[in-house]
Amino acid sequence: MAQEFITINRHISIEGRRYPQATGEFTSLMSEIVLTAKIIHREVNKAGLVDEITGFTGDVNVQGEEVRKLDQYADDLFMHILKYSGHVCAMASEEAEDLVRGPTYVNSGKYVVLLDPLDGSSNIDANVSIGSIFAIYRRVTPPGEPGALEDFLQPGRNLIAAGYILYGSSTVMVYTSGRGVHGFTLDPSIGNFILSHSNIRLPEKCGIYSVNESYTRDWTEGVRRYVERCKCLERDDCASSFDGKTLEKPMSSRYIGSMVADFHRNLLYGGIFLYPGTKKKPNGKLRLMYEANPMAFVIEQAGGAASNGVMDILDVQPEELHQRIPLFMGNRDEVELLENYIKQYDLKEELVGV
Ligand code: P6P
Repeated sequence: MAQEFITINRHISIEGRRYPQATGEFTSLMSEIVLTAKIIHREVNKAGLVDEITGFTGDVNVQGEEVRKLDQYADDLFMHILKYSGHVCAMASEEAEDLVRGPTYVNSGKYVVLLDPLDGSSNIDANVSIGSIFAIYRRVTPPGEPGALEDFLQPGRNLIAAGYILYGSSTVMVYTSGRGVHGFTLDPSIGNFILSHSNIRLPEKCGIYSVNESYTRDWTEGVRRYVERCKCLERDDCASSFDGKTLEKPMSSRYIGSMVADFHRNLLYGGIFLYPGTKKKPNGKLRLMYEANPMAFVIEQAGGAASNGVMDILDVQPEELHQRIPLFMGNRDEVELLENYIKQYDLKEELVGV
């Protein structure tokens, strides 16, 4: 039988038909994100060949990071396409300090979108995989008014869809709208994302831990002891305190320094990703609204968990658009074990990042 070419647009449309009240606006909004992904794919895949899109713009973003031309290009493209989609009353991005609104006619837009337009972009010149991350809420302010900050500062539990595009050896788009996690691989010869990973489930076994171990000396004791356990280096007093949850052999250490790539590998193979807070930076580096929340929605829908060390990421009530948060995500039993280590060894100290 000929391959069943289920495009992402058709998949989203079929999912949408499950909701009688669906108007097709969400499907249309997602198709705009798919279009943006295809264009960024094109630019990323020629980055090494065309000078004007690699390198730095000379600007510094709200994060205090030097902005790369491809970062800016991706941000501008998402903003332009979504602004004129008619479905989005406002957007927020890692690259923009404040909300971004479109022409007044889009005040009727039902949704707000948060973006990390090109995460891991410092890896572009080394041809390491990078990714775009998106998160979609229904607005909470009345239609017709301009989108407002309160439309964004909703717990991740309220997300209606989230996902990422990974620009790697192939370009893959992964999304969830609350009914499982589905992956689509771009076939450049036909210009479509084709269903390649239906209903992704995190494997039972957690065989990988992903963390930047150069920060080990700045971690709290609980995080340090958990990572030692991943390497079968735990001290006797550790293992016994957690029902002997010791490992037969060490997990593999895999860390690319590009979160979307690390996340996608762990999602498919089974693993835990850690970006802890430290005593100097208790909230760590990663952002709640457009990095932690969307990835937490995906990993929970795939059967895993995402925590800040004390509670589920998706239950955190956001206070600021660009707030950082410690992030631990992967196999549920590993995340819960890590929370136990933090409870056992860190909560006697000042709470780290929570
Ligand atoms: P570090 C990339 O800059 C990023 O935002 C994530 O994609 C990645 O997981 C993390 O930072 C890497 O940070 O401190 O390990 O270099």
